[in-house]
Amino acid sequence: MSEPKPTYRHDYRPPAYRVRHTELRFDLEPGATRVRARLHVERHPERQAGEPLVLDGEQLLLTSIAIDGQALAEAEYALSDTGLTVLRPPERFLLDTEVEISPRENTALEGLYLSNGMYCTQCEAEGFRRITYYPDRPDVMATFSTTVVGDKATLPVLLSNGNPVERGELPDGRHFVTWDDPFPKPSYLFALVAGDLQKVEDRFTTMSGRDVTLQIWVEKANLGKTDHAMASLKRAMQWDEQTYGREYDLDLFMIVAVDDFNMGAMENKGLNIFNTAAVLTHPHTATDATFQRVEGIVAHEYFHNWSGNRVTCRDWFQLSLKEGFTVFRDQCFSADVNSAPVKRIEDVAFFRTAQFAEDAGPTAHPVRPDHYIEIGNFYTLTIYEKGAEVVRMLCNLVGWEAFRRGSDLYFERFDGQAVTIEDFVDCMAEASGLDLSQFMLWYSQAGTPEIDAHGEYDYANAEYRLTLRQRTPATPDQPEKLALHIPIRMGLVGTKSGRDLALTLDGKPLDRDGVIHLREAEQTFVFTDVPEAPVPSLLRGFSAPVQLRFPYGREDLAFLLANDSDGFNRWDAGQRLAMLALDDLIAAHRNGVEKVMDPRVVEAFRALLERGSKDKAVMAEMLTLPSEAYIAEQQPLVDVEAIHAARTFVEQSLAAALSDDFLRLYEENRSDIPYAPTPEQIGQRSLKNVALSYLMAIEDEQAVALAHQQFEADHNMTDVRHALTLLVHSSRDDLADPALRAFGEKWAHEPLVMDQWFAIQVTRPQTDALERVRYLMGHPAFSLKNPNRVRALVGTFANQNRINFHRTDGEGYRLLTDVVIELNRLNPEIAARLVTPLTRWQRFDEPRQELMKGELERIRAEKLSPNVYEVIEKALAQ
Ligand code: B3K
Ligand code: ZN
Repeated sequence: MSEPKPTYRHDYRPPAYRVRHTELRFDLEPGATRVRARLHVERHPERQAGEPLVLDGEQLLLTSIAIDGQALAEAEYALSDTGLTVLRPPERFLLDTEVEISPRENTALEGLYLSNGMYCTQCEAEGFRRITYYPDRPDVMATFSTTVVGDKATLPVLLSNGNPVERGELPDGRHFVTWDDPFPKPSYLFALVAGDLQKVEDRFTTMSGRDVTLQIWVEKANLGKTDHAMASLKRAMQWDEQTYGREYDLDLFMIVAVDDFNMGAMENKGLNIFNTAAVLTHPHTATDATFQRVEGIVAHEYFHNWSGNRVTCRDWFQLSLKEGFTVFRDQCFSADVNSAPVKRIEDVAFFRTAQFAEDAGPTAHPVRPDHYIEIGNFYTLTIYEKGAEVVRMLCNLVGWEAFRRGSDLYFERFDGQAVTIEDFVDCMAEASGLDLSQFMLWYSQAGTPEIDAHGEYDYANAEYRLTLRQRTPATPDQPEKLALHIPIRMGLVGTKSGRDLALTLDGKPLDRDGVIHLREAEQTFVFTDVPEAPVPSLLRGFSAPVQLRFPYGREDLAFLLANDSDGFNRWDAGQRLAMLALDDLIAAHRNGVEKVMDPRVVEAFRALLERGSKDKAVMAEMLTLPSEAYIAEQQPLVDVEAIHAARTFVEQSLAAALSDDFLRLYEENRSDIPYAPTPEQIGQRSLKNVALSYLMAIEDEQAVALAHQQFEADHNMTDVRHALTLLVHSSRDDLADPALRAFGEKWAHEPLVMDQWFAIQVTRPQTDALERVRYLMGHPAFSLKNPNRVRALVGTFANQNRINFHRTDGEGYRLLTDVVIELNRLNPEIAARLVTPLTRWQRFDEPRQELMKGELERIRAEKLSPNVYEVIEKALAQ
């Protein structure tokens, strides 16, 4: 295999030819599906006549090709591994091709493949080229007419984008349906589904009074698990009308659930295809977290109908144009329909752990990358989550009203077009009158900006001087960075009054939101008329995706934890306080010194428990210690054992000191009322389960009995899963083993529940976890061909069981490598994602570095897919 070549953003050129309309006909057969395509092609007005027509195509067997009805001679076109070139096409013509493909052999799950006997497609980003020869790039937009032909007995349901316009019977027990999609779209939004499916149907009336049919298609066994997705869809449709003035445009909106799917879901026009894990729910099988995830993903894909489909990306470097904006939209939706502070806390906790790690590692890239080898590797936390943070900053900078005007302008001006990130930001600049040129650096510079802040209170002059210094560390290809425009929402909390003080900056009151704008490498802000000594509350609501350091004392943090008016920063003060204690304990562990718990942390938690909170979900977050992964992210060099020991010590110390409070909290929040995924119930359950986790940290008889009872009570999956996890992660194998066995037998027929069963076992801190992974890979419910199974068993182990994955004998690394090597052949997209933990080798001690690099070398010696090749090269280039 020759070395894969990068694609550069600066090489962008409009296509030489456009496709006005695309007619497709599929004759479905597992091993030999015939695809006939008729493309209505014309020369791009800005390009010269006589240029060749270049079509993408991979793993296709061409059986015929004609232009305007005339078969082409061999000399008139050229075929390669990556496509087909028509050497001298006319200005305007019909191109007919016929190819043969094999869905049965397709384990990469890109293009047309078979999942559990049903045909389905995944075309984003470059899957359509595995279906037919086509200009497979997002700036070629065409209307589609698709005829699907299949065996009527085994494939009674035949779906594609748009509206069904014709159906009928054919000889040999076959039938067909023709679908018309009137909205021009790029090939990546094409979809086809065929199988033995059942539907659940509902209706939605749009704001202009149009009636839309909503359908969720599933296998028969899953018919009872669609209610929540349907309700979420209707809520999302209404929210987008109310919030963004966006209405649905076709008469039919379909969701299909498939077992084998690389991502969560895909926003194909009118026919969203979902991973079963991202759409199916039932109180007996799904946890609260799954209910919330399903709601968010259903909304996300629906929102793409405007931010992505009606207005799409000019090229894949602009991916965050649709993904960052759509994630921002789904985050706001979830915040509106659930607990807004908790949504923000969860998103930021995840962001600061996983995106910060990505931005500090060998695959760091800007929100708008400059080059890629395999675009499939760029569906990253940076494109999605950092992209969303950048849009959020824009929204906060210009204010909601201007942001909404900018978004209206964007959708109107560019409807039906493929555009760039600049086009989007220009609309925001135009609608607000703000100069956003410095802000654009957020799109081009990779790496997490670090801000060092310090402040001084001047009693004599009643002034508070806040100095901020920003610096963005070097990242691959980007040694030098410029100063960014960073909005910092802040307050000064009076130490006497415990209240936010009025802020006067440069003689003027600071705007109502309390935002200061850091634009220089170093800037000092002088607040005047500050009547009492304050503690600054900085970066409220995580107003910018940065790492902010301030030399807070523990008293300051306990004070903010009790008094900050910003809920997010109250939570963050607790996290910072815990981090200070954890840092000391990590050092103690490393130095072999006895660990002593900081009484100030215990008292802060006690005060928190005594004060209580109206929002139970917020309270649960406040009581949750930073994860091992987050703690690791904050250390210069990761000491896996010390982090685990320190965190466990803090948990046990708090549990021992506050066990009465935790017991009270547990009892107060028990409930027998029927399960519903409402924000109130979810909050109550998380608080109860946090309390149970603390009680189980010391494993006294009473705690063990409570966990066991909660498991046996079998009230809902959230409680059952939590109790089972605590038992399996405890030393009580006498209770855990029978519980695990019972759970595994009960749910053997439910793959998504078996995923939970795998995850619970492989996150066990005991030393047998790795052997369990190897053993469970032979379990009948496991398959390397199903991405959900791989993620639940192998991905969960490598990412969430840090002490066992990083075993000093290197067995964890070896296990992951073995799986990556196999998946490199079967499913390169999943393989390239799964290898991530090994690419972070620079963060660990030298013996581990050597072991990890050794495994990366072992992968490099294989014949690699472009996906894995790109990641491994970056990881080893460090
Ligand atoms: N747009 C899809 C991404 C699929 C890419 C797979 N290589 C899912 C989403 O963001 O909505
Ligand atoms: Zn998306």
